[in-house]
This record gives sequence, C-alpha cells and structure tokens, in this order.
Amino acid sequence: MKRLTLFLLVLTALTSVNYAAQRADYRIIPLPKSVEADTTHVFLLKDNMAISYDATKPDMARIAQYLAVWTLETTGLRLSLTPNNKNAAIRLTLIAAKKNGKPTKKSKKTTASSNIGQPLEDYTLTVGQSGILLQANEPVGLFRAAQTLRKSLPVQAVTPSQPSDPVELPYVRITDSPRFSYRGVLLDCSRHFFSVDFIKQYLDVMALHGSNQFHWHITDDQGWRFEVKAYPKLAWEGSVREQTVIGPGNSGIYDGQPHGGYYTQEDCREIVRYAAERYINVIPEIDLPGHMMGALHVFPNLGCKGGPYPVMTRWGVCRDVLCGGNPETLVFLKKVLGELCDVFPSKFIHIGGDECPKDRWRECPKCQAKIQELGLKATEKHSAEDQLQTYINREVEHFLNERGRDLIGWDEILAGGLTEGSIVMSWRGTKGGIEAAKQHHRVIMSPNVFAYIDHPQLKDVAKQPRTTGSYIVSCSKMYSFEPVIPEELTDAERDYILGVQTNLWTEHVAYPEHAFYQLLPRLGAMSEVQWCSPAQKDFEDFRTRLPRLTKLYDRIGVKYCHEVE
Ligand code: TNX
Repeated sequence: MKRLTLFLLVLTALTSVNYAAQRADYRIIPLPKSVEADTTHVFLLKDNMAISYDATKPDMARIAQYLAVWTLETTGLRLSLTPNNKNAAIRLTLIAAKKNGKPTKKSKKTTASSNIGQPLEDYTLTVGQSGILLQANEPVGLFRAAQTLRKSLPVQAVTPSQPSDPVELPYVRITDSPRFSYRGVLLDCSRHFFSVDFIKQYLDVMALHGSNQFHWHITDDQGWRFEVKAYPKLAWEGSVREQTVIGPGNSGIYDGQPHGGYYTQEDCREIVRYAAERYINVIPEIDLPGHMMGALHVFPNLGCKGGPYPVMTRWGVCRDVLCGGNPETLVFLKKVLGELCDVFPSKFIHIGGDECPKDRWRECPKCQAKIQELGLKATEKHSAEDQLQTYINREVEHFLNERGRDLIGWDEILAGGLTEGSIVMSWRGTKGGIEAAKQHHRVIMSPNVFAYIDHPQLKDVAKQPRTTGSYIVSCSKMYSFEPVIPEELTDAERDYILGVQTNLWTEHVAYPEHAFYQLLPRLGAMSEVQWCSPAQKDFEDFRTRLPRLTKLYDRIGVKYCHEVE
C-alpha cells in the first residue's frame, strides 16, 4: 500500500510537469547594473497570462504592446493586454521620482542623463510570487525594463497553432541605469543609399542594445540624400552618381551603374517618429564645408573654382569644398539647416567639419579677401584658413542656437578654435575629445581604431565581405575601449564626456545583410562600453553571454558575424 501511494505521488508529480520548461537568464547584454537572483524559486509565465499598464499614462499601452510582441516572438507565449489589472502576471508601473522625500513629477537629478536632455532611464525589474513587475520614473525606463525582460527570456522552438511551453523565471531584483547618457550609432546613407524600411530595422536593433542616438549621415561627396524644398535639384541631381568604384580602396575599375536615392522630408519625419517610439533621437548630419560634392554638383558657383563638379564616384577626401569667402555659401547653408531643423526636432545637429582640405581656400581670392576682412591671422596653433572654417561654424552655430539647437562637429573643428557651445565628436583617436573636455566642451568619443565598424572584425579578412582594410576592429578590441581615463582628465573634465558612438561608414557596404554583418555582434560589445561601469566589464564573461543574444538575432532575422575575436 505504502509503495502504491509513493508510486502515485511520483506519477502525479511527473504528469503535472508535462512541459519542458526553459529558464529565463538575466545575464543579458548589456549587463544590468545589479542582478540579485534567487534561483531556488521560479515564477511560471504561461500562455494567456496578462500584461497590465496604467492606461492614463502616456506611452504605456505601446510599451506593453511591444512586450507582448517580443514575448510571442521569443517564446511563443501569447499574453493579453489588460489595462489597470492588479492581478496581471506582468505589471508596468510608473513611479513618481522622489525629491526630498516628496514625490515630484520629473526628477531633477543632474546626471549625464539630464545633461543631454534625456529623461532618466533608471528602472527596476522584479520577479516574485505575484509575477513580474517593471517599474521606472519615465516611460523610457519601462522600455529599457521591457527590453531586459525580452532578452532574459529563452528563445524557444515555436510551433504555430500549438500552445507554447511556459517559461520559468527565477525570482530576481534587477536595478539598472546606463553609465553614459549618449549611446550612439552612426549610419552613413550617402555612400550607399538604404531604404526607410531598412533604417527602421536598424533602429530596432539599436534599441535592442540600449542605444539612444541615431547619427544619420545623409550628405557627402558621393550623394546628397536630404530633400530641401528650397533647392529641389539637390535631391534630384545631387543624389545621383554616375557609377561607383569597385572594391576596397580606389581600384580605378567602375561598375558602370548609376547609384542614387534620397529621403523626402516625409521619409525623415517618419524615421524620427519611429525612432522616438523606441526612445532614440535622430541626429542628422549635413557635412560642411568639406564633403560637399553632392551639393557642388548642383551649385558649382559655391565652389572656389566654379566647377563643373561631378558627384564623386570614388572614395577619399576631396579637395573641392564650399567656398569660404562667397557670401552665398552661408545663405545656402542657412536655408538647408533651416529646413533640417524643421524636420528633425533633435537638440543636437551635426555639421560634420571633418576632412576639409584648405588647398582651394589658400588660392581663392574670395576666401583670402574674407580672411582679410575678418582680420584672421595665422597663429602658432591655428592657420588663417582654419579660422575661416571656425568663422563658418560660428555663423552656423548662432543660427542653430537661435532655433534651440546645439552644434556637434568632428574633431577637426578644434583646428581653428572651437565655437562657444560646440560639442566635439572625437574620431581620430581620443586626443581631440580630451582637448575639448579640457576646454570645457562636451565630447562624444568615437575613436576610429575602437569604434569604426566599416573595418573588418576578424583577423582573417578572407572570411569576411571585403571592406575598408587598414586595421581590424575586433569585438574584443571594441570591448576594451575605455573612454574616460582618470590620468587624462580631472573629475570635473570627465563630466564633459557625454558618451560613446560606433560608426558604420558604407563606402564598401551596399546591402542590408552586409550592414548587419558589420554591426553585429560588435554592437553588443559597444553596448557594454556605453552602458556598463568599467568594473562590470569582462570580455570572457561577455562571450559566454553572447550566444543567447545571437539566438535572438537569428529569431528576428538579422545577419551577424558568427565568429568573435
Ligand atoms: C573618415 S570619420 C571619415 C569618413 C569615412 C571614414 C571611413 C570621418 C569624420 N570621416 O568620411 O567614411 O573615415 O572609415
């Protein structure tokens, strides 16, 4: 009899566990600040459970909807959306931030998060007996919490029309917030045009990694891709190059195919909206006064020599740039930037400023006359021509400031002296960024040897699609980047480092699959540079967490490099 009872007990236990439950794992990428798990207890997430949210608060329904979609995508579990339901398995809650013990609507904490006008992104994610609780001060925090839950879930085999297996979530308390407020990714859509649909997918992948700034490079020597209503030919004609040089470097062999494409202002607004729904700000870049052959093709009178100027069909730095002495140059730039500001609400506007050779300006009577007029004199540090570029930057900055915007430029803007409030994006190493921080200017670190993902990621370049070749930016190299070195900057100067950015230049990247291959999984490595504290970082540990993220890449259908060095 005793034996029979025991047998029945075992049988009941076995039959009640008639599923192959997989477990959530909170050691995601980027690693949250604190994960306190109790693996002896689990909450079972099952089909038809509910997600609740406060329907009176902005953005909540949308975030709940994302979470339902992501859970379905990853686990096959179907969750329902039920506003204001205290008994729901998953609950999204906004909590008023406290100031001096009193609740306030918006936290006034002056961390890096507030210095770029981003709401605070802190959140907590708790799993216990009553279910899964996501809490934050702002919707963006709930979005981050929802992404964390998404990445913690196992990617399960899903059979449509069959109920999916429940998921075991160990009890946990996660508290998280990012190290840097600026976590950027650049996409160059001038060298190759990418569709609006692709850009949306790119933004989704950025959001998955916690990035919040999309630096969109939309004009350059090889194609002007921003519609300007005052100058329609810019997009119609400035966007088309006759052909493209083949292979890395400038081989001298051309494909014979025209390449074009541009974004209408409506396209841009759609991208801004889509990004904003994913808590990403879009920073457009009009690269000036160099990298302007797209525009010079249409307006040859704006070049020192008067043209003709073909839209460039090969890569590299072009000696022809906007004339610094022609008053029409500033009229043109202000018209373009005016329309840009109408379309892009971003607080930051990028004006390029890189790789502007001064050969033409040195010989141009108009530029030299302007230098005289402004009384610019070469000093030990700054040539007169570099100062002429600063004069243009100052005019442009004033124009942007009047519209409530701040100017970002590549580190070349240091050459003629920084204008008052300019922000420096340091790409030729970190030197420019350090110099700018010492001058009390805000800085974004994007040093090419650590952050340029147009470069190969594996030592054996033959294994990869051919790209720019001069150095390797492996995952581990990128991961090892530390943007704030104490010996280089004082505490006060360090506060000027807003964050870090990785850049996908596309001279040799023409297709979406290739773009994702260049981006992933390196964006995973970059996300820990951007999000985690130095003490948390450990490349070998990152490696062990990566396969779960790449499973998710497979599930959402994006390409990535399968090897990691
Ligand atoms: C330098 S980064 C450039 C880009 C190129 C890139 C290729 C920067 C400010 N200028 O125009 O696309 O190198 O790696």
